Amino acid sequence: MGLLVGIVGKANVGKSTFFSALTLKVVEIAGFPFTTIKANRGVAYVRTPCVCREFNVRDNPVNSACIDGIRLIPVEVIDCPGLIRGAHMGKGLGNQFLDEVRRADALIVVCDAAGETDDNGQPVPLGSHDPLNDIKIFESEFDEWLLALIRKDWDRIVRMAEAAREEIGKYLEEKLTGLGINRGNISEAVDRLGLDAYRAGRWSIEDLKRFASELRRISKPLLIAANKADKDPAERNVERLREAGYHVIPTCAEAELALRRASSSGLIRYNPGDRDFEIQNPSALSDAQRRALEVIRERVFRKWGGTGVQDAIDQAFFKLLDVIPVYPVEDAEKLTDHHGRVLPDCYLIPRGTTAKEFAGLIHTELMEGFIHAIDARTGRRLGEDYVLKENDVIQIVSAKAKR
Ligand SMILES: Nc1nc2c(ncn2[C@@H]2O[C@H](COP(=O)(O)OP(=O)(O)OP(=O)(O)O)[C@@H](O)[C@H]2O)c(=O)[nH]1
Ligand SMILES: [Mg+2]
Repeated sequence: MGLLVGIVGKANVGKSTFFSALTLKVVEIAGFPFTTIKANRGVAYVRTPCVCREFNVRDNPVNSACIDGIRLIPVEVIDCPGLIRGAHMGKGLGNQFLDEVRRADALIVVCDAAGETDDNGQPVPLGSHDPLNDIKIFESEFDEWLLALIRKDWDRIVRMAEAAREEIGKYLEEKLTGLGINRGNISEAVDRLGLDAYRAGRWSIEDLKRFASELRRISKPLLIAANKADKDPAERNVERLREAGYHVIPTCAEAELALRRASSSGLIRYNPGDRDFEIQNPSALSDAQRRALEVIRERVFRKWGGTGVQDAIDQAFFKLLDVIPVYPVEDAEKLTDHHGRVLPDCYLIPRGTTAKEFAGLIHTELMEGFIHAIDARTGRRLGEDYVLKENDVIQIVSAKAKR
């Protein structure tokens, strides 16, 4: 639980704009590099169709919200300082960036798909810079940093593992836990590369480099927000990024921020992720505002079908982190908690979670006294090893149920 998504990338590409659009937090945004010096943390919402429609009930959400049949589940995001080439050696804001990103479980790498900022985030003519390059730099800086961390003390760790005839992961794990990397991740990287975990002393420096890179891919899955999609060069760049094999979402953070602000002040009707917006109160709009909204409709909605910002956060959770929404209730027939609230909570849990593990996520005692679970759709009893499915509505029956 408590998964965290990092908004990262080169300096001056729109990360803070993106973050602000997601969280409606006011942060510093400016057209020059290193505007953000300290990371910003905030709460965003992931969207999923709520089960209230299927059950045909009016719900009373507690840990989340439900708007027009869409469940909005709070998640944490962090807006990181910009990263440029040489960061792992301290260039720009250097390791500060890398320190911030440690705890992230997945990354949204924002890039300037308009190609109007250079390697260092300085403005250059539209379309003159290749954003694919920025993604490569980002990955290689991260890998170099991770490699340096792994190599520190490497010889000693290898000696210990080899002397004990143990896998390298057993001794390397401790060093990497702060980065959200566990022994399972290490084994997976070793296996994927066909290395010998018992003979890490024989790994070449090239092996180590590939290992660091593989570990990064496993522990920090990423997608690309091809930002500034309102500008012309974006179309070609989105295509190129996709051809390079990346999971790419064209975004216009600036438009999303403007729409969410306009919506919260009642000027327009717009829910994040919607495919269009509606002007509520035409007379309250200035000419400039009306024109700005027309430009957004033309350049963003007609062209891309939306701003992409909400899609990016949704996909970070549902695709990269592969979580599923599950609704715990205390009464499977009435779909309520003990206050009589209908479908109060929605949890995002890793696919593969069992009924008993789920009980543990809600409350330790619920897990300790676990007797069985009940599927609210069928009324059937489920054992502790039952693997939860998307949109399950589940009652946990426990000897230690806490009220
Ligand atoms: N055209 C256009 N401009 C954008 C978009 N998103 C952000 N910008 C502009 O890009 C510039 C940089 O935005 P920031 O959000 O401060 O960028 P950042 O990546 O956080 O920058 P650093 O914190 O300095 O690394 C600002 O002038 C924004 O208004 C967008 O979708 N389209
Ligand atoms: Mg910023």
